[in-house]
Amino acid sequence: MNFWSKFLSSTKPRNAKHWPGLIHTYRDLLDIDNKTKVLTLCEGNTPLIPAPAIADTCGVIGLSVYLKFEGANPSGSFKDRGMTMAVTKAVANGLKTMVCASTGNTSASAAAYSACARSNGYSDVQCVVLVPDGFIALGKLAQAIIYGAKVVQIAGNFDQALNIVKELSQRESIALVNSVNPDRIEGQKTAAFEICDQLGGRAPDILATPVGNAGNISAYWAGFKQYNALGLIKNKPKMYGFQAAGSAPIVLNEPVENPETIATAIRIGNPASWKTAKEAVNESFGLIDSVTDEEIVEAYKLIHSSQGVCCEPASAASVAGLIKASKQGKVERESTIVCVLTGNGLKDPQTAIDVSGFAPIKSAATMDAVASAIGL
Ligand code: AN7
Repeated sequence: MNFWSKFLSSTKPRNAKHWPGLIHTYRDLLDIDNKTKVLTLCEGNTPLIPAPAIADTCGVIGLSVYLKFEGANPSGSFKDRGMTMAVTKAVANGLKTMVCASTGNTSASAAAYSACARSNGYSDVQCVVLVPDGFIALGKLAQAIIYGAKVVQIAGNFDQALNIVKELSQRESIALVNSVNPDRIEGQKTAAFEICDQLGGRAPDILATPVGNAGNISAYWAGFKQYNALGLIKNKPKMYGFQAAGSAPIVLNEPVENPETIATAIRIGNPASWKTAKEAVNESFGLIDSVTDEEIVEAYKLIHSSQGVCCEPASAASVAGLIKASKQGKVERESTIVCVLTGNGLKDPQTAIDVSGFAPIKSAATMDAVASAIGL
């Protein structure tokens, strides 16, 4: 009899089920055979959180807004969906070194799944990440380091880092795990599958998402199209993609040489999946637009203080964009909308403190002093 038995025998059965990760869950819909040994951290199955305060802010009648909270993934972002596939297949093909360029989240995820590979018997798998020096959130840098990656901070931006790793990956035994790797997109499609499953077998009317390197919006659209073709949903959403105004090449229709934004995760001037992102927007009758850093920060504060959900600044671009589009009359009444919150806010506490106007309230350690400090 172990410690827990006495509790278990006296309690009702619970509903919590083991979630085996997204490859095991959606394997028949993904490009992976049954023999490949799956490397998983049980990613996916992230919450779809109702967001009535955001619906109110949009000011459109009858909106149902949900937040797809990708920050609940094991390394804290949606990148884990693509990374479980990419590292699983790279390692199965005998590759030993996982390499990527990153604004932070890809590096954290690649480093995590490389550690996962080592724990599954591939002890010689290593991870190398290139990040723009000084322009990634500290939490993401800390993750890559502590998961055991070799972190190279380059004197340049993401676009330059991506060019370097593309060249580097021509060498033997190196796997490029950026989203130019089709296995990444394949895994990320599952977010679309989950949303349809969570909504009871239908797609939302609008899917709003931040756009950086543009892999994710491409993956979502591929996922919705696949579910639709299989008859699992009858509708398809309009894809609404949002770039930061200082890093908005697709909106401007030309690469941005020196991209800038507070949302460092999407500080990208020449997206790799530019073409497929445009196709997603065009085929779905959606739109691609930019939001200013001020609009991003306003949405970021709203998501936290009015919904209690913790996301990073780049993620807030989806909500900022939805608010902007609704003010321009581009959101129909009675719509069901999903905003993707791509990454966890805990990765970047400095931005939270900086934008909050926080002034510490200090007090002597007595009840009277605390009561007077808070104005009671
Ligand atoms: C939180 O980690 O490109 O349009 O190197 O971290 O698929 O690139 C991150 C991108 C949105 C944009 N939100 O997704 C990287 C990286 C967050 C992100 C995006 C990223 P894509």
